[in-house]
Amino acid sequence: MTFQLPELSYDYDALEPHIDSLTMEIHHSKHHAGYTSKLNAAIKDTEMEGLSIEELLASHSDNQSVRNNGGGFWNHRLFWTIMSPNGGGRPEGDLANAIDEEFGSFEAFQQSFANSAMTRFGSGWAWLCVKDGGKLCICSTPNQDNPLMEGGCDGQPILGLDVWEHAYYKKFGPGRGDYINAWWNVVDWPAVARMYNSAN
Ligand code: MN3
Repeated sequence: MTFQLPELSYDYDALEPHIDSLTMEIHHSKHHAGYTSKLNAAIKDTEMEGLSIEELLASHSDNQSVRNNGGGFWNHRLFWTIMSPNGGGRPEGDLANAIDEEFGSFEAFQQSFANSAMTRFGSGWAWLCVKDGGKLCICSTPNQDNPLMEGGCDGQPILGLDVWEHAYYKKFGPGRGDYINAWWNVVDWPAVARMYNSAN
């Protein structure tokens, strides 16, 4: 079994003007495709072949190629599904209640999440995770690490923000904060809420 680059459910230009078309095209067709093919090469003809991506990340992240490319494969697969041309706004229902309970308000959550993304030095990700029966937490990981790995931060990720320069530099240059502000406009809160409810 090999891993396949997932197709996007929207066009490369669908997240304009917040995330530009060329960035989306390169990010998906070059970066994510590269992680996928290198992951397949790393597990080919080894005892890891046939394991799920979650099993690989949980048990084989000491293998540097699995860690980097398996992480890249999983992280981007999540990233595309938590964005939508109809995104933005704020969550509703149980997820909204859990955010209010943990962070005080949606605005306070946004500030804390953006701070986690801003203060990640170099390349990495910011995460919103679920743990302990519905409790939310924010954390950040370097490179393509994620919370599913040994040594990642704890919990099941339901929202992830890619803060590698390849995710924003063409449009925003070094302005990571401007990218984060724009990204809130494409977050697919119903998709995040579905993951919250199933992780819970
Ligand atoms: Mn990326």
